[in-house]
Amino acid sequence: MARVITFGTFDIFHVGHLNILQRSAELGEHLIVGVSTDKLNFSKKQRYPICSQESRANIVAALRCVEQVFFEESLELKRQYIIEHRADILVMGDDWQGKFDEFKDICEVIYLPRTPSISTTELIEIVKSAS
Ligand code: C2G
Repeated sequence: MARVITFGTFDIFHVGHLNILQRSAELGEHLIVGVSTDKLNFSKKQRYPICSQESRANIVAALRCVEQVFFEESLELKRQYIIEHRADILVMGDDWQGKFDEFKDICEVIYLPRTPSISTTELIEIVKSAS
């Protein structure tokens, strides 16, 4: 029974997020998702997400393909999260291509193609320019 883990912010949840979670779930039997905290996002992107970490985690947890959700507090803890959650496969979108190859010693690492033409950043821009 393969356990799959993936990570993300999932801010302003959109179909690109849904696609990667559904495709990740199909690679195993148990999908675990690390939702990055507001604090981690601020440190990565110098802005807080539009939706709070609780809202983002609740949306992801409500999906039929997701078994378990936890908060990703730090990028440096990825190895620990993979081990703690006994993940056999780590999945990320191919915008992260090669970035997580260092974990190939403890799990399979798979990069899936991103859904074209949609992103949180683009959605924010569209809404901004419409107002
Ligand atoms: N994604 C996708 N297609 C899109 C947009 C996003 O497949 N059009 C994927 C990303 O590749 C990622 C996941 O959806 O695997 C979540 O994307 P983000 O919320 O943008 O996550 P990110 O901020 O990249 O956080 O530790 C890693 C980070 O937590 C990843």
